[in-house]
Amino acid sequence: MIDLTKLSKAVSRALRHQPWLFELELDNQGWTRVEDLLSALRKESPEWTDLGMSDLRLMIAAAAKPRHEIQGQMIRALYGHSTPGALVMVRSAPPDELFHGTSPESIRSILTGGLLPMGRQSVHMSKDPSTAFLVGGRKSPHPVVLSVDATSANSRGVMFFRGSDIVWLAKHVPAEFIRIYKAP
Ligand code: HQG
Repeated sequence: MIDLTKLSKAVSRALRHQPWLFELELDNQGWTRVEDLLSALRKESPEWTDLGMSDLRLMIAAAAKPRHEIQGQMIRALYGHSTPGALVMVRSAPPDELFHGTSPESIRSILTGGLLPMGRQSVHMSKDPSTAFLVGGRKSPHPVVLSVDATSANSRGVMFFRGSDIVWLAKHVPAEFIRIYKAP
């Protein structure tokens, strides 16, 4: 039985962060050939020597949230990229409000300088506060959830991009559109 979480982490590493370690080339929208990814992964671990397309499909279907997508013979990560080289992204109208979970230590800096991509290509926001809380929980045992007035930001020229059903991206969100979220 394949460990799908382990597989997903390796796929994210290959498609978000270090494609060159897997001898992969991503196109300007992050796509690479499924067959190339599979050949690279088969060499990575003894349990993956027979890895096939169906294992990747199972991995995507079993994930609590969508991280990767397959179209035809191609696969890509939906978000999370830290690879150099700008990805072509299509601007899209965001939900009214978006949420970002972070550590208490980062709040002052974010409320001054806005949300920055830091080590990734984009700022990541969630459609709901509970997801943002979980995301922030990766950074601190006492995460803080921020609310982004996405409609105002969008109308004032901040570009938003849809990562998945849950995740929205931007290059920078100025502080004027951000406040600390208080659950109703
Ligand atoms: C912080 C996971 C100081 C920001 C998650 C965050 C997400 C600032 C950290 C996705 C700042 C970057 C991405 C500023 C931003 N001053 N700190 N001006 N602006 N920051 O991990 O959003 O499960 O790169 O608050 O679910 O935590 O892997 O980004 O704490 O969707 O699929 O800089 O990764 O997805 O941290 O997480 P990260 P993130 P997966």
